[in-house]
Amino acid sequence: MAVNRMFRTCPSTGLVYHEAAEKLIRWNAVAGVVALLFGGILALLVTATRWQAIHLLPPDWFYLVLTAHGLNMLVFWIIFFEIAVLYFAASVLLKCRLATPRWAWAGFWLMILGALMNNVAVFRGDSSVMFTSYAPMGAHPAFYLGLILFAVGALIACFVFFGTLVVGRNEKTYNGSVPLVTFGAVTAAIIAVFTIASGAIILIPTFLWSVGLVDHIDSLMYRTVWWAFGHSSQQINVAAHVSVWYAIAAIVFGAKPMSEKVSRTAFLLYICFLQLASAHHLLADPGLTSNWKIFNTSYAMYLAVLASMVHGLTVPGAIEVAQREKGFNSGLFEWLRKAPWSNPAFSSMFISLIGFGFLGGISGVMMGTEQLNLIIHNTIYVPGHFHATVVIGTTLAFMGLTYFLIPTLFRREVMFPAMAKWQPYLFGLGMCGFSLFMMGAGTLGVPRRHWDISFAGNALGHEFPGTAWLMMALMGIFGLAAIVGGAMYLINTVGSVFFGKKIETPGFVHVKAKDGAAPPWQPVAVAITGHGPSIGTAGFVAPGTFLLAMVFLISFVLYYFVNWKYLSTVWPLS
Ligand code: HEM
Ligand SMILES: [Cu+2]
Repeated sequence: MAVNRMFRTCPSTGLVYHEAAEKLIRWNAVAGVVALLFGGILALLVTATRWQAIHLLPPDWFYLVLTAHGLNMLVFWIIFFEIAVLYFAASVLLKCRLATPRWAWAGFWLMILGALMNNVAVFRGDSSVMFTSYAPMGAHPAFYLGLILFAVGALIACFVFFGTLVVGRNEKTYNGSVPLVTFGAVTAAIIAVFTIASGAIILIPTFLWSVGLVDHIDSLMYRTVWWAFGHSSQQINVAAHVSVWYAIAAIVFGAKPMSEKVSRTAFLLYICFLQLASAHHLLADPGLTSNWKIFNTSYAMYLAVLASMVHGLTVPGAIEVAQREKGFNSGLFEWLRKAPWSNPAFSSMFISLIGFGFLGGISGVMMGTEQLNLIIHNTIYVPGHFHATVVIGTTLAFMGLTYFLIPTLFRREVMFPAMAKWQPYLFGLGMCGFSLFMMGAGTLGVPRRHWDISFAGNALGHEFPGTAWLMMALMGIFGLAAIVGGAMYLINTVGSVFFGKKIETPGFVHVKAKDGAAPPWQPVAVAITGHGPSIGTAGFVAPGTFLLAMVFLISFVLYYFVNWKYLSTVWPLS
């Protein structure tokens, strides 16, 4: 059987690219960036409406644009980019040909078709059902069918990824266990299969209902199964962006994981416990018992949170160790001060890590506590939390990886290096302010997904305190800063990839499987695919990171208890 075995070696990193894989990674990444561009334009419209002083869109357009923003960002941008990451982690990091490129293309085109179909349905105007599309709200059949086709495409991509792992093993392109970054990608892909199955279980009947073949969808059942899909898909994102953190730490610093076993076990915890945490989306729902809610959102969820905290400790820990080995040894934080803060791959990754942990993580645990949940349920606190996780955490990490991929994968120079240097700060810090002010306004009771907090013309009005209005305005200002940061990323990425200066590198050559691998690897390739010690070295070798972790813990505990105190004032009993 003729199989495509054209490989090239990147001269500056030593990474080995299979021709078919390279093309697929490029196309998936570009499709993701196009969705981000579209979703970003919609973000501007949504933000300018919720900033009450501007109050841009009328209600029908607000809900339409909000639906399209959520889907293009959280589904189309993120998943296209994740497929690119999966192919990279399997084919490039294992020096291995991609299994069945034809199937991979079929998956890609199905995803494109699904994304277009879903967007057409939304912009027809009869599918403004929000990202969650809760039944009995109904959308046009093309809305559900688009999502189903997209999911089938993504499922095919997952199987191509697993197939590639098998090819690598059979053709002995790597020795021993897969590198940690690939292991993280395996975690993401396993969770993805569970996620897509849950999505099928709920969206197929809902599609049949939309065309009139099923006459009733139970709303509680819908929400329960939908969140098995909706929450798990966020765990794919976490597993993927944590893998990207490890990859960037290896690329920029040559950092090796402090302990392979600990990091791998933490990934396993995601697989075992994250899906259960889906219940935190149902804490205010009638019809589910408190026992079930509490079991899922406390015991089970905390094991998943533990895993993220392990990664949050070991990634900077590994960087600290690598920096100290280079001689940045004085005091607790020289390693961090002397980090390459003007390298956008690093600054993106580090802001992503801190923002995800402090803003996304702490607020997530607070919201996920059954009793505390009622303070912020359905308020704008919720989008404040998840913009900290999926935007500062996932999106910013992916942006950081892009700056590495432009020269090595796309073989182009970054067009505007100075812009690249500032972009992560504007986007990341803008998003931190945006999320924080949303959380502030939410704590004061401002509802999420609401067109008008003045309640003008309503029979039953409500007056929010002046601070809430102020917070919404600050949210708008920081949101705009983040949008400018996002635009800088898009201009630079699109500019570099399509019009940037070409980097001349040796082309693809035919390599037979049994010839073994291509030329020797350069330091980057060695670091990103190398293994750390299986158990961490004795004693705590990263004291700076340890101190950071303590600051995190104290903030966590204080914030948690402040909210219990706050809960006691919400509902005075005397
Ligand atoms: C500069 C970037 C962004 C800004 C300024 C922004 C702004 C907003 C605003 C103002 C809302 C409406 C909140 C409400 O009224 O309830 C919203 C909703 C949302 N955003 Fe973003 N966003 C940005 C980027 C992103 C990204 C990158 C993602 C995903 C990766 C994302 C996912 C969502 C989702 C899922 C919703 C909820 C939609 C729904 O309620 O159905 N956003 N965003
Ligand atoms: Cu969740």
